[in-house]
Amino acid sequence: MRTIKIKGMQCSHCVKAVEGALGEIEGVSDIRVDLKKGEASFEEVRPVPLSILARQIEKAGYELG
Ligand SMILES: [Cu+2]
Repeated sequence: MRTIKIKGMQCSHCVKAVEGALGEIEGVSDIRVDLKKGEASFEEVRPVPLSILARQIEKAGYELG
């Protein structure tokens, strides 16, 4: 289980957007987004490079924290 900080999420729509963005990454599963903490946790088959996480999060309109 890996946990990353995400800036800019404000509501359940943001949570869905982040879940969708992370879900597009191959080998990522069991995504759980905690709105209050501003965090996302997930399982990964192999370590996903930070640059790919950042790209997906930014594409959805948020930022890695
Ligand atoms: Cu929102």
